[in-house]
Amino acid sequence: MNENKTNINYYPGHMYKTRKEISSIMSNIDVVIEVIDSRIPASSRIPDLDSVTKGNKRIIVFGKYDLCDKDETNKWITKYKNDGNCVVTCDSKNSNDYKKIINEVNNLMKEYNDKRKSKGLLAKKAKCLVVGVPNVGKSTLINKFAGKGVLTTGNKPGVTKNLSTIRINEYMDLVDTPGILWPKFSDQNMALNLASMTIIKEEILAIDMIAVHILKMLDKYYKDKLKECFGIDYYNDDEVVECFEKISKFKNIPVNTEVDYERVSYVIINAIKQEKIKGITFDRL
Ligand SMILES: Nc1nc2c(ncn2[C@@H]2O[C@H](COP(=O)(O)OP(=O)(O)OP(=O)(O)O)[C@@H](O)[C@H]2O)c(=O)[nH]1
Ligand SMILES: [Mg+2]
Repeated sequence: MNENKTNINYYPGHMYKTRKEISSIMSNIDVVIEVIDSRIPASSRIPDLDSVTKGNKRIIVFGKYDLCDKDETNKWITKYKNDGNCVVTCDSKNSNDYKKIINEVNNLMKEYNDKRKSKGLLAKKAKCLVVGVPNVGKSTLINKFAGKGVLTTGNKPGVTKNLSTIRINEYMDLVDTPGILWPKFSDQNMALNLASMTIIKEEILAIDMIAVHILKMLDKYYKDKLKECFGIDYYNDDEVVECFEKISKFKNIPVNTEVDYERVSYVIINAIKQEKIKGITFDRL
């Protein structure tokens, strides 16, 4: 097993470029819509977003809410609300939650627009910037607003390559952006959480490390899912080889001279990626 790739220093040039481009349009932006992954409400926040968005009004969207453990994620929602943030939950796959975001944008624009009205001016069109780490559902969300698939989406990080402005109606424009990360991961656990939710490309970390992280988190918080999806009662580091062997058998993966550890790792990662495992939240308060 590969235990060496522990120093994650992943910051491709296109993310640097995106940050610069976002900074350059911020003076025209009224509201920042920050999309996070509801399964990792801490790890999927961009730590230095304020320095990019320059303190604009913000809505935190708990994306992929259909995939999280609601009991745990709701604790984060309460925390962020208590910290003074405007928070909305969103399942872009099965619901029209985007309408809640329209309401919040209108609320945030109200004071400004009331002033304009008192001067006899029309309401200002809200220009909203949609930002977040890769693969959290930014483009999917914008497509819901647009009522059609105007933007390309996909179940892997780095699908959106450029900033683009989508006209929703006469009251609202949304700017889609490529997912961004930050220059250094100080916290290994956070990087592994991001990789577990396919936010960092799996090639950046060792895939067996990501797989082991997922098994550890399931062992800690969701033992029933460990049994149901992988046929093991528990996971511990001392028995990593035995656990992989059992999973290989449970999943009927062909064995040559020895167990195909890489293939087992992909089976584990894909179980989350393909939504076979739902109702999980890895960040805990
Ligand atoms: N279950 C679920 N899946 C979602 C939701 N929103 C988006 N997805 C899926 O997540 C994947 C990524 O969606 P995108 O909209 O491409 O994500 P993005 O944030 O634009 O990604 P980048 O452009 O790569 O930064 C797609 O497979 C979507 O179908 C959601 O609310 N629930
Ligand atoms: Mg996108």
